Amino acid sequence: MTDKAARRAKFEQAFQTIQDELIDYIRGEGMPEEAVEWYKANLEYNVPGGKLNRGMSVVDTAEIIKGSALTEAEYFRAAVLGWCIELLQAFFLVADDMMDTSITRRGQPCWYRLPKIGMIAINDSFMLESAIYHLLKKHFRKEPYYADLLDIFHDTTYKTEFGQLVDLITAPEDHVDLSKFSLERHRLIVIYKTAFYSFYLPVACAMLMSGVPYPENTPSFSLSGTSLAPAEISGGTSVARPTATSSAPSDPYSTALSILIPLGEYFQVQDDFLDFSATPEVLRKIGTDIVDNKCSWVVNTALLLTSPDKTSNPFNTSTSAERLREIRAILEANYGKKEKDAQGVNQHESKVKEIYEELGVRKAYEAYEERVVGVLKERIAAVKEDEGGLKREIFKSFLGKIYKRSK
Ligand code: GPP
Ligand code: MG
Ligand code: MG
Ligand code: MG
Repeated sequence: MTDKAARRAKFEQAFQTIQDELIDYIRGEGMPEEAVEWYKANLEYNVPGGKLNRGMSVVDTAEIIKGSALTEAEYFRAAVLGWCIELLQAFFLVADDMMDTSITRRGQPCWYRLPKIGMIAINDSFMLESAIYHLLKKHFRKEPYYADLLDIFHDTTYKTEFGQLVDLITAPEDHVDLSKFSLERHRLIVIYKTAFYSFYLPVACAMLMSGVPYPENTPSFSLSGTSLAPAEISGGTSVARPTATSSAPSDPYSTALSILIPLGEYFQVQDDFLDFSATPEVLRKIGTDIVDNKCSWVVNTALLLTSPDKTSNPFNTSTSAERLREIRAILEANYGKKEKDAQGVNQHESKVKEIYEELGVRKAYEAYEERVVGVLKERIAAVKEDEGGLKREIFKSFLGKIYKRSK
């Protein structure tokens, strides 16, 4: 077994204990066996089958901060926090798949699509979320940082819901209006719907349990200050950076935010790109962004590439201004359209994908990725290791996990 597989197996083993605790609780409350079995199936189907990057990051980060291997007791506590994040993720995904009318997730039908489940999936998603607070209480109530832990989970959840709201209202099902989209709007959506819970939350949990003191003032993050400007795909102009004077982070949690939020933005750009470019077999889910009228990085980049201004469009300089206008009209006419032909193929979606290829979205993505990774590396190199227990390795390990990911 590789080291990576062994780490995963150990983390998965902790889930058995955690799942037993949750099942014992519902059974102990006197719920009928049918309900106990239902909850067990919900947990098994929705919680452990993903990449587990978020959950395992708590363990990895705690280990990096400590500088040596965790004791068994420390490991289990880090794993409980890790599984709390996986439960949060499961809660979000069960609900998100209903809102996005998705078909498959992690190589199996979405939970709500199982005939027996249907709309009960709404309550099932709530029960995945509530399990978090049961576990935090059981394992952390006596800790001095218990209130901070609760606060971080609640605040992160709230922020994710803001992001989900903006994601959904920017993509109404029945009204396609590409002029509502922009890379700025996209950044706002993805930072809130993905970056906080996927990247900041695991690190903040590990910092808290490792004794890194939580600041008096809530750690802050400025959207403008940490912009990585994915719009600058041509690589020519400057990349905005936090200014040293006004918004310099003053505590380790804010420093973590200033790297992890842009890292999370990059992660969701990858998710958007893979939605269009990866096969369902590799991705273990079927992409729905084009049909769902999503304000995805891909459509925003395509719109940018239809600009006749050659400086914003270095990848298809041979395309005439007339063709670019045509392309824009094809996008307008086919994006977000749901009809399928007699063979069950959505020809609108296929047309949009052809346009993405013609415009050179793949090349634009490669350029974006190299650029963003360069900026992130610079930012990581600038972290002061004496600042309250933070280590550059925490961020390097995150970046290493997602760089050039294909699924
Ligand atoms: C995923 O975006 C978004 C979330 C997991 C946040 C959901 C938040 C809620 C409050 C329910 P996505 O729809 O692009 O993900 P995927 O492509 O995996 O469906
Ligand atoms: Mg979705
Ligand atoms: Mg969604
Ligand atoms: Mg997606």
